[in-house]
Amino acid sequence: MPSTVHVSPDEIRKGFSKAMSDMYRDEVPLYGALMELVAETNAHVLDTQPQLAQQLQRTGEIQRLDMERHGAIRLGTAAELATICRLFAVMGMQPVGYYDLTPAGVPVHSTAFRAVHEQALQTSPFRVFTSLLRLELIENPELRAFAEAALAKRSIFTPGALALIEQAEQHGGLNAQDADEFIRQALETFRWHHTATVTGAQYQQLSDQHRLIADVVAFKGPHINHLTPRTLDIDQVQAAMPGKGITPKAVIEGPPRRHCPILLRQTSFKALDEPIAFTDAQGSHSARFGEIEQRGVALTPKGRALYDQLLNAARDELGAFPNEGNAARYVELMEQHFQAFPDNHAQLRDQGLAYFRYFPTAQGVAARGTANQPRTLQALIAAGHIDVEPLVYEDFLPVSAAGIFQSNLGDAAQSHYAANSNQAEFEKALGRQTIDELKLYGETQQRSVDECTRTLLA
Ligand code: OOG
Ligand code: NI
Repeated sequence: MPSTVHVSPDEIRKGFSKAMSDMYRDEVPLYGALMELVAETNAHVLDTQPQLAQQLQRTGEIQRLDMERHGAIRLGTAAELATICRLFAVMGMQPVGYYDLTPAGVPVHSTAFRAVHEQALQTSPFRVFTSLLRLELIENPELRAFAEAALAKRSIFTPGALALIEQAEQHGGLNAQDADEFIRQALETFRWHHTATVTGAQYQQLSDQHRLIADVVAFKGPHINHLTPRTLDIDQVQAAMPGKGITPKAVIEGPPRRHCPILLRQTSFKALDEPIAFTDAQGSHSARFGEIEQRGVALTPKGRALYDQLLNAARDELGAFPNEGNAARYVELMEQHFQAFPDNHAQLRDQGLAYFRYFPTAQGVAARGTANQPRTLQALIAAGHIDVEPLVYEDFLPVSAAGIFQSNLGDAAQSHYAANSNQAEFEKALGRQTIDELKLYGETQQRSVDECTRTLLA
């Protein structure tokens, strides 16, 4: 009799993330090279910065670091988005955040599927940045109709994956054997295809409208277009990339280098040109690239507003999209403007700019119940009874994401769309609401405070 004991969705996600990484490494050897470089750099940073190692030990990030990665896919229809939402739910991943990329000339809006509780994130922090193409932004009605018809014909999930999603929904989970099969079946959706579903001329027409439109419409499925390992020092990796035969994009996206990293910094290398068989001819397509990221502390609404303000000010002063030619100036401007952003944890906390986690110390536990034990959070911290550690940012940044898209779509793709964020339409397609990431950070922070209270004061 098959087992009725369900595997935890977190374990399924962990297995899937590993399977995806293995598949991508086989298909894109440069990803393997990048993973090695990141592992070497991380080991070096941990050796030379014992304080950082201690911080990551305390928050648990050190154990998840080696398996930490995010990927990205681009979907063509509302139905695909709704089903992918159900597929990710089997692995305990929920849609967090809404990102509108149209102001940067990319005709998509997006969310990130990820685990939402700190314990689940600890088992596997795997995330997938998931974009939905906005066909309504194609102006040419014939091309739009052609794209719609091509997408209507495809089915991006295997029958086996669909059956197991339904089974998981009906029974509230999957047993070990079904979970393994689910991972195998689900992986097929993300696989690269060497054949396109359209002719060479049709591909060209789609590509002329926007390279991203061709990337979605001309293929059988939403191939994973990058997988991103997490590094502890992105500048070191960026500098070492050329030595490994990898050419990074001109600027690192996100905040400048700081003593206390905030949010997310990212850099990528250009997409590879890969041979494709169109239905009538041979050609090529570039979509798959590599990326690395460095994560810092999550910001409160107040901190995020300051970040956005300083980023915009630096970009306005640059007066152009950051590129090879103005990269040095951009870095200089970013550093100048971000002087206004406090760069130590105490100030970030005192000014309510960032989220933190609180951990009882051994000293605190020993002092529990004693006559002169401090009774407030502030006093417990001051007395060394509670340690404060930054709460890591688990999400993405729209301006950075646009920069990553752009660097891989080429300059030809810089068309402009009127900014028309449409979260309601996105959520209608998704079949549910996206989760507000700030609420999640607030909850994690509060749980850590509650845990301190329970351990030290209750
Ligand atoms: C997604 C680009 C955004 C990130 O890390 O910000 C992204 C894509 O190219 O499909 O992955
Ligand atoms: Ni990415």
